[in-house]
Amino acid sequence: MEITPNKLILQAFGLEPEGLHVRKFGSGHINNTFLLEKKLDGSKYVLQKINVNVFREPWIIATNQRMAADYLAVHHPGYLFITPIPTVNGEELFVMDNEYWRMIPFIADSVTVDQADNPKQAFEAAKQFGRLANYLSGVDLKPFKASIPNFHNLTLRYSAFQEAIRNAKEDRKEAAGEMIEDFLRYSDIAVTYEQLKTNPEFRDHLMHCDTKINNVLLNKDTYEGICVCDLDTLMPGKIISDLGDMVRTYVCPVSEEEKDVSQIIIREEYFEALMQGYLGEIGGTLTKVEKEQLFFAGKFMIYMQGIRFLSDYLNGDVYYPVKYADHNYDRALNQLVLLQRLIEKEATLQAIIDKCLHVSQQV
Ligand code: GN1
Ligand code: MG
Repeated sequence: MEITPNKLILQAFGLEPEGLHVRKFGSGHINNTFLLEKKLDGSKYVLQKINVNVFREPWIIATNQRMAADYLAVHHPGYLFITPIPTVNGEELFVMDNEYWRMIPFIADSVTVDQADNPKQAFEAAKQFGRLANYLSGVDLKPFKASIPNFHNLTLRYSAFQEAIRNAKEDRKEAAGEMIEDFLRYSDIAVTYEQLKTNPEFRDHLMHCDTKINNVLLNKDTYEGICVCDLDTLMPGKIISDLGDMVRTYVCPVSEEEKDVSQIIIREEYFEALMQGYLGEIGGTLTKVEKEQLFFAGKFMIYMQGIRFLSDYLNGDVYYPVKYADHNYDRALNQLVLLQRLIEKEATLQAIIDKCLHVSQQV
């Protein structure tokens, strides 16, 4: 069903539909996003309908963001952190018929890219996520809640994968048989995570948890990073979440949508650029245990995304929107190949990490 913001929604944010151009915006899987442009003066806003099947308690998102914004306003006053434009009643969300809508400002002269096409973009994006984590490193995590419980809990994702295998319809289970075996062979990744997660040196940080490159706004001319966006999953998590999703999505020239797996390669110069960008901001604050897990970060996120896609395929495509029958199968295979390519280069990539860590300790 086509979703469009109706008059009541627009008016809740003080806008009149007659005076606006409205168009669909962005490329996320989860929320519905629109760009609103005032005909009169060209001012722009981003309006989003939050997917309540995924974000069961949208107020958690709003509260987490508000607490982070309050902290940043005190400790890093010049920092650009996107916060919602309140409704005419002063609320961060407009709720109607169990639909949750929010509006955020459109940042002037910004663009997003869906794929890093030079190392500088990877550097700039990683720097923005590193800065966010660094600036928020002193915040008290206790009042923050998970907007999606257990979002990056690989232990539970792995159990969900096993359950999906058990409950799958025969035809899909058979079609995916070989890939299921391949992912099960990498279960040591889930075991390592399980061991790490209770280690006090492997701390919780306030993480963005969706560090794809299109969640960073870049200057439209210089491609320098402006700020991060899409803060729905800002929540306590481990450093491997944010770093790992950057490795997953910046280092390969093609996205998780690519069916031709021969195009899946690891671009070392992008890996280095993102490590430089991220560790340049936050490297100096990490514990020894965290520093030891920087290569693991990529394995962790690629593996988790792979089994999430494969579980969804086995469950009959209930989570990720699909354009054709085997879409989730293809995405999972893409991630499996990416994981294999990454592991093949471990020695080279670890040497890059060591170099970047060394530099980040000196500044
Ligand atoms: C989803 O909506 P989008 O594309 O920003 C997902 C991420 C996955 C990503 C894979 C809430 O993010 O965890 O990494 O798809 N977000 C949620 O493309 O599940
Ligand atoms: Mg997004």
